[in-house]
Amino acid sequence: MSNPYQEALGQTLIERTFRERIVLVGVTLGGHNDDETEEGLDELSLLIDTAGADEVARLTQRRDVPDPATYIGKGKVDELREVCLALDADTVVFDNELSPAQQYNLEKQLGRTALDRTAVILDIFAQNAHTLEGKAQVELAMLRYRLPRLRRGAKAGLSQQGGGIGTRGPGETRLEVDRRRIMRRIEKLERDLKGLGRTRETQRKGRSRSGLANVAIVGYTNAGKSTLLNALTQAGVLAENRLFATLDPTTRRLSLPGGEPVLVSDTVGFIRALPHSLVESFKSTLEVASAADMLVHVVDASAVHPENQMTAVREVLAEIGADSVPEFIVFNKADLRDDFGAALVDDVAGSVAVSALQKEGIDVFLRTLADRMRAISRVTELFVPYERGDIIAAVHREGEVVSTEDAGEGLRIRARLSEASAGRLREFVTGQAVGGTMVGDERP
Ligand SMILES: Nc1nc2c(ncn2[C@@H]2O[C@H](COP(=O)(O)OP(=O)(O)OP(=O)(O)O)[C@@H](O)[C@H]2O)c(=O)[nH]1
Ligand SMILES: [Mg+2]
Repeated sequence: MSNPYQEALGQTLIERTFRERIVLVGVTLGGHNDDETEEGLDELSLLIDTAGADEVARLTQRRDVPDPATYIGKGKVDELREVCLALDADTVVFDNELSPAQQYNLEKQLGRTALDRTAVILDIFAQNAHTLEGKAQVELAMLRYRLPRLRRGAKAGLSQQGGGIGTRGPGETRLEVDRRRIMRRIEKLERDLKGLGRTRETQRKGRSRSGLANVAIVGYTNAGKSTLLNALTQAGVLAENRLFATLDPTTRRLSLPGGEPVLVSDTVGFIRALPHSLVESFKSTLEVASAADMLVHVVDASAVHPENQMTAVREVLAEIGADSVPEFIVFNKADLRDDFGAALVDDVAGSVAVSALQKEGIDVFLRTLADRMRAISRVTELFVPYERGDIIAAVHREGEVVSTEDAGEGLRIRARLSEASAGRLREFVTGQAVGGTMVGDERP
């Protein structure tokens, strides 16, 4: 009997005892296309590799809507079981999110562990959490993910003792205990994290007393955020070709050319459809971004679709309330592009291209960052006649209004505006101030 998977089987047999063998499943739902599914599976494959397991096959299906019981159709479940048997796969991982019931039914019908992307991401986080806070955050996320999946006797037939994606993590020994104890544990973790959050708050207050502005480096996982911080400050932060290498924020002081020093923080990476339980649990860590004065958004210029990664990052930023912080786009890994990222930079106003690894483009990056920092600390004063409601609205929409004051036939407005906005509104601009002193043509 010839079977299409035998070759793959022969090649990877040696690793069997060390690395889990995984079959990936991707479903193209109505309104999506097969390319998106393949890209999703490529990323899932990287996630699985990072978690310490191997992809041995992938299966795809097109469906208008998921099957409520098993996500894929019955015939596909049979095919999946055959593939698992032929390849001696331990686990199947869906790129799509499985409901607890679908996960349970699949495991019963396949006779092996069925997981989704969220479980793999949680597993990687569990491996990478090192600090007290990081560990508590990951445990909390895992418990929140597992709680609705708890079932009497559900342990039987799942992964063998220890090892294996989805079985790792600080919460493991508690998997068998009842819901109540898990709920109590969740409450305790939430309390502990609140305490740790307060400590962080105090530290931040201490810093803001120092008067330094905060810059947070954000971006898709593996975009090169830690490498950039290292290139800027010799921070010695772990930078690795792994997803989610950084879980704990590191902050360093950085001197900007011709400007004030700022505090720069490296942050946890984002990914498409970052599990909600993780975003919830990492709120305090992610506050580094929402409380920042400026976001340096690092984009991997060598990615197949950098714009998709930017969109995914902005979605998470919105979820944590950081979407109102000014954003400075930096295309990294420009060394991997023929044009050193010029085409990308042309498309995104105000962006720059760098190679954090080869320390190229860092000068321009620093100068641009200094400019942007000056722009956000600069207050523009405008006089707008009352009949120009459109302009008054534009100032509110495009900038941060500091004060408004009735001035006879119009409104005197002081606002933080980008250079571009100030330029567009220049016929109404009466002066600009950096740190309180107005310059320009003073009005009576
Ligand atoms: N070619 C090239 N590789 C880079 C560059 N910057 C970073 N890398 C590589 O990209 C990989 C990820 O870098 P990190 O700095 O760990 O990325 P990160 O964004 O901090 O990733 P996480 O913390 O995992 O979210 C590492 O293997 C780096 O060596 C660059 O400018 N050019
Ligand atoms: Mg990192």
